[in-house]
Amino acid sequence: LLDISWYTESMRAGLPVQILDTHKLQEQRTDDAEVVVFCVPSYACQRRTTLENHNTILTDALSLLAENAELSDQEGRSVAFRRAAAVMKALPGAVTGVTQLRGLPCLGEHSLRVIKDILETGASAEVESTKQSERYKALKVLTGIFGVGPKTAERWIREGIHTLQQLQDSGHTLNRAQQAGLQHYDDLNQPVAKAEADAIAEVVERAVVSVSPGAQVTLTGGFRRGKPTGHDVDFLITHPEEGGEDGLMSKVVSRLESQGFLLYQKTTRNSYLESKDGPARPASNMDRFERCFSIFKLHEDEGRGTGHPGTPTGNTAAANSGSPGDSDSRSQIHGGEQRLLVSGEDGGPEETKPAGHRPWRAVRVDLVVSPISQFAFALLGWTGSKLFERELRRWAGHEKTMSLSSHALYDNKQSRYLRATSEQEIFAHLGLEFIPPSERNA
Ligand code: DCT
Ligand code: MG
Repeated sequence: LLDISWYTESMRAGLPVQILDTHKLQEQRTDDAEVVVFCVPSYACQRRTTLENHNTILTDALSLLAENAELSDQEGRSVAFRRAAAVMKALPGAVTGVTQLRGLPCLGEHSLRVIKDILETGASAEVESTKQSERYKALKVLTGIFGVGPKTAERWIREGIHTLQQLQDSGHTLNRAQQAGLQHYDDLNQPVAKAEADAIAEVVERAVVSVSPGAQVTLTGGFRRGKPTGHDVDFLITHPEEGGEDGLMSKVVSRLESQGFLLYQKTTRNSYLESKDGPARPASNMDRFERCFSIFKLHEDEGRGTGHPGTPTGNTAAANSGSPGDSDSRSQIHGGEQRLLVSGEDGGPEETKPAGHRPWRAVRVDLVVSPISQFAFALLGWTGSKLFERELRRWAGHEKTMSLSSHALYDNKQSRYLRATSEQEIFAHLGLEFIPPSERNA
């Protein structure tokens, strides 16, 4: 294996660079002195993938095809494109020719064709036509509604519904989540900034500690991996004493609700029981913690955009009746949501702010509660990326005969659970080098 700088230097100098899979390394390394070798293992959980991506044009294209396949209920195809994109993300330099890709893992015929088209002509006709297609555009718009998945979107599209306006004119009855999703459509399709996540973290922490002083809150998801923005904010809550987390979620949610911070929430109970469920159910592992899907009302005072999350006005203001809940009646929607013609928010104009200004925004927030005994698994499982998690589970199953979920790791050969109190221990159980969160951006 050669130093990464050699690889990049060689690319710049136009030398032939081959990137080889570990398994093919030895046979191909022998002769050509000019060939620089960089090794890319085939499971994403064996690789370090930072946010620095030298091949965004290629990865954007492959990700779009992956997304289109996912929205079209073609999971296998979607995963194939995601794996290909992840390999390109892990490369230490920009690829300039297909010969550089020889020996790389996870690049199927289809992905290679897309890459080749882009390298040779600057664009992929398939990607461009997908992007322009009415179907893809409609799927994006409709699944952009919180509470609407690909299946529902597909059904609507078959009825000729392609836009939000057409959906509203259709007279379809929407469930509570979808109504909230439509109402806050523009906000929820705006990326959430790290400063906003931090501000929400302060509010959530205060609420959690006020109902259970010893409880701990951890920011997970993309923000834990160092992403500057996200589509939501994910939190994992636990208590240092086993069982101390019992009943915590409903108290936290009640607290946040009474303070007016929740525009919508739906809580599902913890349905995981080791003795009952056994280890062999990884497919459903995301759903089994006590979990709250919410739409959070992030007030400007709460640090939005100021870089000072949690200014003294934060919770204090809430306690003094300046809470987001109270301000509802004063500051109504003038921005994006109003264009969607959704009623339900009474609409008096904000007197002290210029027209069009609304001093809060809606943000998707997920809360998950884990018992301390499962915390390391929950933390690993909720940090992502989605592909990294999928690959960890695939590695566990295919390479180690183990079953990994966000609750536990089970060794099928030894017929026993492998306990862990840190992510490091889980990687060790799996026989993998520890990859820190910032390098799990596959
Ligand atoms: N997760 C997973 N499998 C899924 C869904 C989620 O393993 N099918 C895990 C990995 C990430 C974590 O849960 C949170 O999910 P998201 O919020 O969807 O991912 P994210 O990486 O935080 O993305 P974003 O930054 O857009 O919120
Ligand atoms: Mg997230």
